[in-house]
Amino acid sequence: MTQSLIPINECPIQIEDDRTGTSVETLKRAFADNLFYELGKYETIATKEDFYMALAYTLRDRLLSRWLKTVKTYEDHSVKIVYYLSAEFLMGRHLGNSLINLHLYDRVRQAVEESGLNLDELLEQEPDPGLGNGGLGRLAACFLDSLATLEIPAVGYGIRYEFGIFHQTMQDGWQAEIPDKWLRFGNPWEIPRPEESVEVKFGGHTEIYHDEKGRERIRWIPAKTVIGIPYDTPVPGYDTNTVNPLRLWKAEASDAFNFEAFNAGNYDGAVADKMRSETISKVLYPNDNTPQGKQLRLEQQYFFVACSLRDIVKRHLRHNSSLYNLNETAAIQLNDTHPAIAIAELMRVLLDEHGIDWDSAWRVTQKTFAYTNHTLLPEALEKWSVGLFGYLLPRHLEVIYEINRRFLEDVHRWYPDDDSLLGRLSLIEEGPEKFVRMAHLACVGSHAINGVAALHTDLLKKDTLRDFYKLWPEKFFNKTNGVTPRRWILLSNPTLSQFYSSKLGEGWLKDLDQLRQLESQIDDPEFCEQWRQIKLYNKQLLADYIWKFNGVEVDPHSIFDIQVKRIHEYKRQHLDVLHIITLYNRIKQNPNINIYPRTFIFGGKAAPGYFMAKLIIKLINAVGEVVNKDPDVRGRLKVVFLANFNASLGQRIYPAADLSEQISTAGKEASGTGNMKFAMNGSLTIGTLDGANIEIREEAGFENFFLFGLTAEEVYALKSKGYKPLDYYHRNPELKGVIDRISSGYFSHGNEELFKPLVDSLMYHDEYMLFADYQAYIDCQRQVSMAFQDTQKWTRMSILNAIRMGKFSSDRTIREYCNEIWNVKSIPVEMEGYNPEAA
Ligand code: TH1
Repeated sequence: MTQSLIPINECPIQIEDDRTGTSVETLKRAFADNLFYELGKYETIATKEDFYMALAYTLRDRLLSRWLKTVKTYEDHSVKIVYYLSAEFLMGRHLGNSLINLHLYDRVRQAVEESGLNLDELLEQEPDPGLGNGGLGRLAACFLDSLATLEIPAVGYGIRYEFGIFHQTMQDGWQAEIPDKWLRFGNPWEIPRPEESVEVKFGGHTEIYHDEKGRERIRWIPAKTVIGIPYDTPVPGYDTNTVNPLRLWKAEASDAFNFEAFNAGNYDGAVADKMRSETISKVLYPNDNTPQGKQLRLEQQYFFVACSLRDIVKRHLRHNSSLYNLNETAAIQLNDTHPAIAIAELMRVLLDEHGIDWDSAWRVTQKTFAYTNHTLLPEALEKWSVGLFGYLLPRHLEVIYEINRRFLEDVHRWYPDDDSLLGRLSLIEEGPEKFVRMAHLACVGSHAINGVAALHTDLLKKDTLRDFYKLWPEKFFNKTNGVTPRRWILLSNPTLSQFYSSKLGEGWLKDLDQLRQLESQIDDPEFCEQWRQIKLYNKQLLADYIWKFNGVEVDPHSIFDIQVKRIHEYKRQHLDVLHIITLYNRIKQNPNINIYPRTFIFGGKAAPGYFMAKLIIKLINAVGEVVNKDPDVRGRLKVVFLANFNASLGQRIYPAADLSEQISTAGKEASGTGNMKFAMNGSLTIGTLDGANIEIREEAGFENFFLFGLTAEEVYALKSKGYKPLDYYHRNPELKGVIDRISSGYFSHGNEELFKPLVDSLMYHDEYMLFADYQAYIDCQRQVSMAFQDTQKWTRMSILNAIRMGKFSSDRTIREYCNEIWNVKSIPVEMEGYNPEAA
């Protein structure tokens, strides 16, 4: 390699120079350079983390010219931009994804190997950024991937939590939580932009004043200022030059504020206050599908929303003289109600800071926002006590009251005879304590409201948001979720991906429907045999992982029956356990019974304060401990709980599954997205008619899906007529045997108390109707075992599931949002004289 000086009058950003070229030699040189200049290490003393970091910098450098060009393209054309506001982003590891999206996987592997290292080992060094809880956060990440791949101008906005979702370990079968210090070694993927910091105000009071024209105006006199510092992470599209930003905000104390306190001689008080400000972006709330009415959570929500809107308004005003047309340059999507305070904040900015009249401000606001609802669970709908709200955000509370006053006035005009309607629609829940209903604010302030699967949207219209649907049926849309095939097939399942590409070329990665062309080969024995080999290979890899981390030996020829997702009673991991104990009891009654070998694999985190979910984890481990070592079982049943399920562990798990457990009580799971990842990798689903399962079954074909259980309507009807779980217990001897086995202390070293809360909850309440669905589930599992033994039939079903999942690419979902909700178009980013195909 010869080095040449860059002529002074030339732009230093070039693609094919010593710094960012992509030949194996240049990559090796850059890798070594980064180790020395960024990490300050000689090869001889570098750790694996150092090598990972050096490689990460090498890839980031190769994203930068595209990234800067993308931003410049959006500026030059002043295009309409999608702003995705989300309190959570579960991006997954960046390195593997960058290698794939830049088409550099093979060359980097060679460069790393020629440097005497192993790429897979380096990839494992990257901490998985866990800035989210589960499906909602991961959906945001899949959407950003599709937005960049489809060349849509988009920015993700969220919070740069210093501690993401806790790390889960197992102690004596119980979940233990360890803080997630993901930034410990620094984060090579982010670039801080302190020059774009913004101020956010909290507390204080409002007052009336008269402006220079003598008009009455309102101003907010806040009590406290916090600074938001943006950290940008590149989001590269697959096979495009587009690299969109994910902009996450970190909270810091304002210096001006502290200066006064320092000078007043109150040094420690000032430092304490500084700490309090910085707490805002300290930690992710580890709850999924349950809100916590904590002050800090509301502060987090307002903090990132206020920062993001400042940024959006600033960008708009660079090319526009006023904000009356904000909706022409910005489409702001609210990922659930967590950022819904943005509606009041934009109104405040338009009214108080830009002097815009109410009607115009409201028109712009409604045209700019759209709201996605992700849950029907009544306890999951966010509401904030009016007291807390007024204390933290006094001006916003006034704005919300005024929105509500005008809204209810309209409703009264439209429906003069329906007084109870006003109470049901109000943004304020009345009672001994008043609350602000965030979903209602989101509905009135948006031009579009969507659910995340067909059934979910129907239930929103019929039930949760019924009254809003009656007012504005034209605002409601369904946008069935999707997942990115780049991470969830190409990166997770390279063997299957090579198989696909050898048959079809690489077009399927951007048009997943192309996989359906393989249907013509389904009767080819060679094709089917290769399919089985790929699945077996992936199962062997997972078996090795299980041996390494759990010390349990599992047979890759057994059925890999997997349930991975957050632990929640409505998701019914314990129904899966009832099936395991049923099989175990049958073996204990007759050790020679013919039972096809199964490996039951679980993974998922419980919210640290959710006692019942933690008890379910303990039960799974307790059952595993007994079943795995019972000689009567003869290895036919194995139960494994994999600790710390996250995106990276998901990438190992989905490709290895035979059976995907999607067994939530019908009507409770809004969509689910794990269900899609499993099916795309050739698993069959055993599932209820819930969320996106319904649509997966329609796509795969009814005959290729194991359906069981009550429908949402039947659940509702049974509840209404009075559901008595105890009757099922008494009438079903096998169910009774299972429950009695748990109650007897058989799985808890004779302790009859340990699982009593769980058993009692099932026997006397059974909110999620496990007992009602038990027999149907057991019968359906028998069908599964029979089908698996018919190898040809199973292979056929597996193939059809995988190749018919085109609908569940997030590219399809994002196209629908673009056309029907956001009204945005793609803008290709041109890199002069550069062709990614040729690189
Ligand atoms: C999930 C839903 O439970 C799941 O069914 C859906 O597929 C996913 O969102 C994406 O649409 C939700 N996650 C959360 C997290 C919080 C609050 C509500 C929901 S709903 C914190």
